[in-house]
Amino acid sequence: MYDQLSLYPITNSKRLSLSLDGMWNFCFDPASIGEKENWMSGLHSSISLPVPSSFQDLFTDQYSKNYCGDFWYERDFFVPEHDGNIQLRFGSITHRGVVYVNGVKVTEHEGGFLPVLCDITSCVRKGEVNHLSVKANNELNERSLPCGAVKTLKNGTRIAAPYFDFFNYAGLNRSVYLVLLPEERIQDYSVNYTLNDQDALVDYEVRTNGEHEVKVSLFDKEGNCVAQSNGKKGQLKVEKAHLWKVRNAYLYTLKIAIEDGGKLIDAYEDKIGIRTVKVEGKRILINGEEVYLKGFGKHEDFDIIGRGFNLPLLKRDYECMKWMNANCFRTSHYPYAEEWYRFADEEGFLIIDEVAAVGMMRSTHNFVDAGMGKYTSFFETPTVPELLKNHLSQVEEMITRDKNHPSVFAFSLFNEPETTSSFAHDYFAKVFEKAREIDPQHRPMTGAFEKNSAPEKCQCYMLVDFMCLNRYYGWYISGGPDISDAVEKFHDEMKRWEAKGFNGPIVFTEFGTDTLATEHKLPSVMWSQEYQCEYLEENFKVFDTYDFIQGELVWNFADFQTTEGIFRVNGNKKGVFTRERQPKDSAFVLKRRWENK
Ligand code: BDP
Repeated sequence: MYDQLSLYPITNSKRLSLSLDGMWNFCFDPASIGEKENWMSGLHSSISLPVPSSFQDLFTDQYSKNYCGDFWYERDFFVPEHDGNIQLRFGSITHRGVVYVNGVKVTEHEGGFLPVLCDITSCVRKGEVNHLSVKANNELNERSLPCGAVKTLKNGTRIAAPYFDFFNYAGLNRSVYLVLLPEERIQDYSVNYTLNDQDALVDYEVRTNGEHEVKVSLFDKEGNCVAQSNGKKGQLKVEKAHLWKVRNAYLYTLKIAIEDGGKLIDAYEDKIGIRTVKVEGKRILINGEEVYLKGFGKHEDFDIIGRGFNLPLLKRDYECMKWMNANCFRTSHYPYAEEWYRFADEEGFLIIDEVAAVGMMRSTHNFVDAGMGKYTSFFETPTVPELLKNHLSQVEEMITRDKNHPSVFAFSLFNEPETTSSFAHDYFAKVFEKAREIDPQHRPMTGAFEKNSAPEKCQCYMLVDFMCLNRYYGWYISGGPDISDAVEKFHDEMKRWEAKGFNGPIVFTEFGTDTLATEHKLPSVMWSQEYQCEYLEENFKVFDTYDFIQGELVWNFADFQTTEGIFRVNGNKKGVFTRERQPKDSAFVLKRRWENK
């Protein structure tokens, strides 16, 4: 069904991937007149804007930064002479987009954090310059993911009202490729692993759009072929397999070919890591070995580029996480650019891959309401069926895209929704069923629960394989001088979960304090660096008391931009690192703890 979604663009003797990154033409379309006025054939007036990048922080004026509505990107691109299939691949169009080539609509896509693929074979002029335009839109509503609303100010200006705590960055945030493929081609592949003593069995399935023979071979790091098989479905036996281990990755190269007699029709290669994942009782097992998760919830967020992809930033973040002795992060609150997963595969990091199902609670202050356990209804409304449809298709796209990454050991299907009604249960039961049906590796499925999802009230915890809790005891609840109360309340909740008999492991996917890098105070006060350190130490004492707690992902790796408001000081400051990726004092506390954990 998805042609190339799991295949990161590569170039070899049969495939050519050309980057279309660079300066594009750009303009806002506040009255949504672009289509009527035929802007897809050429924008009447535009400015130059870089791709990939969010547009918001490139400007110096409020209107552009907070713009909410339609906006257009366009550029010309040359298409070489080519006999086969021609596609465009956008890493993402946030939050939705319509793509036109030479004025003809080629696709439209809902959801801003997964690739948009368009087959443009029939509408491009080969050997000539072609025209590409994208009508994008960054409005939020309750039918799409993430959820939010659009607010119209008295002067008519429309701005985003997110039900979530990160800035509504939008645009062409990821790389764009022109991809030339053979007509008969490899469209998708998946792998699954079984360990058998020292050997490993790699079950694979390749999807092509033709009937010619498929050959699959596996090469070790030294380039030796260690296993081979023919057919679209089969098994590779790897003797004395090198396993992909946490923070000690070993990657094999999987080569797939379509051949006609001895003639090569298409070829694709990718790095794979042999490892198994299992939740057993209170433990998370990778290759049968227990792992305790240490790391962060993150964001794709940086000064000026917003959520735009940036390789040096990726490198710096991994270096910081390695320095901290971390082994895991959650792609809160949406699937990240594909490069994040490829690098985690290489570095042996574990990823909880999260779909953009955030803001499923009708409140622009979710983070406060959620933290305090306030009930806000959500799943009773008439727009829910449409939301569910989007949720299911984004889960499917995410799992299809990311299923072959050894780093991805679990999928998170929500962040902090309302979970206390039977409506919520029915809704999420369908989401989990779908996810389990699609994942060829049968990985654990989970979701991050907020405070209101308490043991006595939550109607969704039974759906997960391990539970992710976001808890702010000592911040939103009983902070500062009240912290000893927070600790008691925390223990009380843990005991209630124990009594409830939740058998799976619990991982803390959020806990943290807003901390200004400029503030020091003895004795500590909330917002000071000292308080962040003390808060973490108090949380650790609780974590270390219960053997079913199997991980701690601090909120957040770095400070990040949010909607403005009285709870945020130029963004969320819960970072262990500043937005510039320099450590706060708490980084040293965590580094020491994780060295021996
Ligand atoms: C949680 C949200 C997260 C927020 C965080 C906070 O999952 O997105 O940024 O709280 O308040 O509710 O910092």
